[in-house]
Order: sequence, then C-alpha cells, then structure tokens
Amino acid sequence: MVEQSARTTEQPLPLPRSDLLHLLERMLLIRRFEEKTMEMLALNRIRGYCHWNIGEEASVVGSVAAMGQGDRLVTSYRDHGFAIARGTPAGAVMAELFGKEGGCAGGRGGSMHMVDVPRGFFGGYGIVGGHLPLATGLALAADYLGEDRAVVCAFGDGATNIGAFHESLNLSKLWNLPVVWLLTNNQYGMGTSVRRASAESELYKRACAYNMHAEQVDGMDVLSVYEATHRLLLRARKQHEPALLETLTYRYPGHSYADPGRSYRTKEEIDRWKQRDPIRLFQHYLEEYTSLEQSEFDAIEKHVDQIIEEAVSFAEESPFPSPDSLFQHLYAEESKS
Ligand SMILES: Cc1ncc(C[n+]2csc(CCOP(=O)(O)OP(=O)(O)O)c2C)c(N)n1
Ligand SMILES: [Mg+2]
Repeated sequence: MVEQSARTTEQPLPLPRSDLLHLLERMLLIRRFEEKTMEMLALNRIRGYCHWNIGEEASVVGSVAAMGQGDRLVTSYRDHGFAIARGTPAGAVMAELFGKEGGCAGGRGGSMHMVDVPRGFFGGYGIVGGHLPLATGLALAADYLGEDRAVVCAFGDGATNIGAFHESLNLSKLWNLPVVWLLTNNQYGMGTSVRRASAESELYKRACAYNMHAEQVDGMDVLSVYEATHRLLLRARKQHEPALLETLTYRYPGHSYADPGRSYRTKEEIDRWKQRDPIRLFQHYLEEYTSLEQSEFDAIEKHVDQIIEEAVSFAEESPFPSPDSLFQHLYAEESKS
C-alpha cells in the first residue's frame, strides 16, 4: 500500500492536466532510462561510471519543470535525469553513455558530464561541490548583463561539507545573485549518512549562516518540489534573491554501479522509502484528482518504452568519434599557429 502524498486537500489543480501528465511521463522516462542503463552496463555497451536518479525523479523533474526557458541549470555527476528533464533527447543521453559521437557531449564526457548548452544545461560535474562556483559565475553573468534569467544548481547532501558550498552561498547572498541552490538530500554521500557527516543534519538551516532564505520540501512529491522551485526562481529573477531549497529524497540503488547500496542501509529503511515511491505517489494523486485511468497510465508507459527503445537504437547506430577529432575542443581556434 502506497502512503498517499501529503497533498490531499481539495484544491484547484496547480497545473493544467496535460502538464501534470507530462510530469508523470518525464518521471517514468527517467526511471526506465536508468533501468536500461543498468542493462547496457551489464552488456558492456556503457563503460565507466553510472550514477542513477532512481528514487529521486520527483526532485529532478519537479525542479527542472519549474525553470523558465532562459534559466540555466548546473548539476553534479548524478545528471542523466536532469538532462532528460531539461529536454535533451534520451537518444543523445544514451549515446553519450555509449561514448558515441551522437552523444550530447559528443561522446567525450560520459555519464558524469552531460551537457546541453542550447537548452541552458551547463553540465554535470564529477568533483563534489566543484560546480557551485560555476553556478555562482553563471548567476553573476546574468546579473551583470542585466538578463532576466536565474540559475538552478543541483548538488547532494555531501557537497554541503565542501568549502566551495560555503563560498558560493556567501557570495550569492552578498551580491544578490539570481540562483536557487537545489540541495538534493538523498540521505547519503556514498556510504556515509548525513547524520554521520554533518553536525547540523537539518541541512537547509545552513543557509542562515549567509542570511539566506531556505526551505525544505518533500522530495518525493513532484508538485511540492515544482511549487517551491517555481516560487523561488521567480523571487531570484525579480528580486535578485538567492535561496536554498532542500528536497528530502532517497536513491533506491547504490551510489553507482560498483555499490550494491546495502552494507550501510537496512532493508527496512530502503523499504520504508519505497513505500513513498515518487512515481506511484504521483500516479495515485492523478487518479484521485484528475481521474487518471489505468489505460492512460499504460499508454504513457508504452510511449516511454518506445522512446527508450529508440534511444538505444540511436546510440547503437551512432559512430564512435573519429580519432582525427581527438584534439578538437582542447585549444581555442585562435591558439593554433
Ligand atoms: C571533492 C571530491 N571528493 C570526493 C569525491 C568522491 N565522491 C564522489 S561522489 C561522493 C559522494 C557525494 O555525495 P552527495 O553530495 O550526497 O551526492 P549523491 O551522490 O548522494 O548524489 C564522493 C565523496 C569527489 N568526487 N570529489
Ligand atoms: Mg547524497
């Protein structure tokens, strides 16, 4: 039995029904995409790391769906879902994982370095907390150029103990930069729980050291994440006020493919979080408030399966980058003699 979402009161729909169904479709797409990458890893089509967003779909989709077209996104290495949520075709994400030319980073980045600048996605980064200063710079650029855009910077609980987190939050508040710091608290940094790593385990409270507004939301409830991100982005754009948004969530698999994720978590704990599977929760919400039929859900699932199938074919058929292109993008054109 799935516990019902916290949102149970009678209230008008927060978004048109078609938009709500789109959120469901994106969450399902990310779940199935990640499951497919596990299969592709076993077949050796994907090599190297893979950090999945399974369990965190509401946090990923809710936050990205709230972004405006001109807003910019930066994330950690747990980035496949963010790229898909931002609109990068699943085929380009899969091809990137395959190391193929059709990948969104031309096959040179792999799992941790998805990127799609035309869609405002400025990349996934492998150094924990290393991208927060980049987000600060993107927000400073928007401010300096007088552009009506804000930045969403997603990072994990582990990153809050990195110096760059403190430096970035401090500067963003000091300079009133348009940025929403999206703290995806999945309870663990690899095998270390938040409680073992942080003296103050209510992580959103850290923002008070920078006199910054902060909120904590249910990261398993896509609409709570959407609503909070939307409101905070508006504030960032209009009032140039940064904010910290902590989403409480859980990754169902291990940290990456090399970690079964069981030695530091009990089965009971994992099962408890699975009771609140974000996709099931939202499906139930839609059934209750928009009369979602099982046949509609099945049709969305079928559509998602089709997208995944095509993504794998696209990745399979895309060529590997040519050896001649090895030095491309390493030096600026001007530096060629
Ligand atoms: C500066 C730095 N230190 C250590 C690592 C190794 N490392 C990779 S992921 C990770 C855990 C980070 O956890 P968290 O920020 O909570 O993100 P999550 O993986 O849970 O999404 C660590 C320690 C790294 N990549 N960079
Ligand atoms: Mg974490």
